[in-house]
Amino acid sequence: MNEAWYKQAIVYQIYPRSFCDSNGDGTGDLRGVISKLDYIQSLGVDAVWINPIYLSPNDDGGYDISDYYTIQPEFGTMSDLDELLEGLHARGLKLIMDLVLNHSSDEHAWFVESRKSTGSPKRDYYFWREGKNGGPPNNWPSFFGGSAWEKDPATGAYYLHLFSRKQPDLNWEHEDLRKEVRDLMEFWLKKGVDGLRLDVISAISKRTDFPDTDTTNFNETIRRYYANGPRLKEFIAEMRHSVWDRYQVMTVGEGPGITPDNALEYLDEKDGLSMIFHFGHMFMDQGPGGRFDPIPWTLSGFKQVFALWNKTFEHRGWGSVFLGNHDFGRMVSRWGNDREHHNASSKLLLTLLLTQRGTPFIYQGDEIGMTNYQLRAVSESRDIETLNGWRDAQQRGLSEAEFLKAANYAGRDNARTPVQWDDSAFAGFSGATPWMPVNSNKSGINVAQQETEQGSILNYFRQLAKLRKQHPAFSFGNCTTEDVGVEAIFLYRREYKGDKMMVLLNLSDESQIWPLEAMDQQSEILMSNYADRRYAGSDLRPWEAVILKG
Ligand code: TEU
Ligand code: CA
Repeated sequence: MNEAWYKQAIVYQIYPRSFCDSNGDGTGDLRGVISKLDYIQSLGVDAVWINPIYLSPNDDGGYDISDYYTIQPEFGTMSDLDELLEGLHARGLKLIMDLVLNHSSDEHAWFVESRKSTGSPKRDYYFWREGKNGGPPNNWPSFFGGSAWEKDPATGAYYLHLFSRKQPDLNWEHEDLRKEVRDLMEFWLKKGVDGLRLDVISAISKRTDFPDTDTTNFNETIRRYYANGPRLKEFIAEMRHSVWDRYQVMTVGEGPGITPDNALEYLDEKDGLSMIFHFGHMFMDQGPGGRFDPIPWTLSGFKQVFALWNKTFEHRGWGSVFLGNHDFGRMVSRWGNDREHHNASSKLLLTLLLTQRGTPFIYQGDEIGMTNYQLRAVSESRDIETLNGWRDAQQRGLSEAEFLKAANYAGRDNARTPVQWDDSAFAGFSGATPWMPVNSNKSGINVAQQETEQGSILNYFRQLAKLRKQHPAFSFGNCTTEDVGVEAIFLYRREYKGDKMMVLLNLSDESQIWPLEAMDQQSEILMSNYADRRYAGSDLRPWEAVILKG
């Protein structure tokens, strides 16, 4: 097994806009992150993934880049970035930057030039097609609602944008474009960046004959038309051999449309990515109407996703483990019980995150159990996906209250409220009114209070990170799930070079009978989220997590 650093690492995701504001303008920034480096190190994590910090009109939270070589002024300067990188490395921590290469901003110089005329030298850096029957070239829907095509008045042609109309898709078929991408990548790697998170990398090769999609199931459309195109492996291999290998950089590909059947094609030891984010569990509660059409999910379905991906990566390839990020609801609100069992279920989910097989990515604020924010009106949202979703919901005749119910469960604003550092006016995030409201539960959920609390979620996370480091089985061990016939119980075993561990999770509000009579009562309890758990055998309490030897 290749002992690459990223297979043992715990990654902490920072959404800079909401992490910490150093200059009192209400927006988080790089100097705010620098001011928290000791805190980040105290968590016991090994690397930081920071969401895009490049120049951007901010149509989609910075995922619409207008200059790949410049730091977004509201986040700070290039010397701030250099200082952040230095500060992380001085603490033995690594930096993973986020590159958005499937599309640029429509304010990028490339697109400004491309849209000027059909004869522009940059015309084919993007996908331009003539309309059909007075409408767009085909029926592809955008991730953000409406058509994936926008008619441009300058030439009357349509350009492709899988996401917002201010995020035109880059045409990777174009040699010169691919060269420009390699150059910008090298610029950041020369600075000593340790890893790259590659946004929607699965879509850089798509069906460029642009046939109509023959399904209304959006995830199917992504898988068969937007992602996994005929040259995807070739494009990844080209970046790998011409740039990544010269810097030994870790690459994690965000892969909507990547499935257990095709994942290994993109993770070849020689030509592929280091690992991927898959979405097997993250889309399971999305109905045919997508994010704002939530459907119930089942625990057996949830457990099956982990078992299936562990099977996929049993001998080759590598995956990530995440339960939330800047694109989804807060993990304890989505998978746990953020009311009666907030403490226990937050700790249980962190246990799952750090004991499953794959590189764990913990999202800022989940280490203290931050919960979903409840938008009081759609006008409070700062997310294009929610705002467009409301536009579409109105066309379907939904009331604002009905739409808000879905948005407050699944919308991306939930995870973008300011990190709750203490219980002061703006939770210690800023001295000024933050760009997003602070969650009203800041007085009960904040870092300062949990630092000193023995049984806090924060201190439980630190213990868990330490335990994970003590046992390579959690990093390199195989992972076998055991069905004990009780849906609420998630039981899996890790084993590596004779070091055997068992993890027992009760994902329910009810107590469950200890599932293994044969369990040796003497089994050593390594950790539990119930401080009074001394022996194996007695009932599992609601949301109880137990890690045992053996
Ligand atoms: O998300 C891409 C994506 O496929 C979805 O997982 C994500 O949920 C998105 O919100 C669509 O529902 C990446 C980024 O993580 C996201 O923040 C960006 O909005 C998107 O790409 C476009 O760059
Ligand atoms: Ca600021």
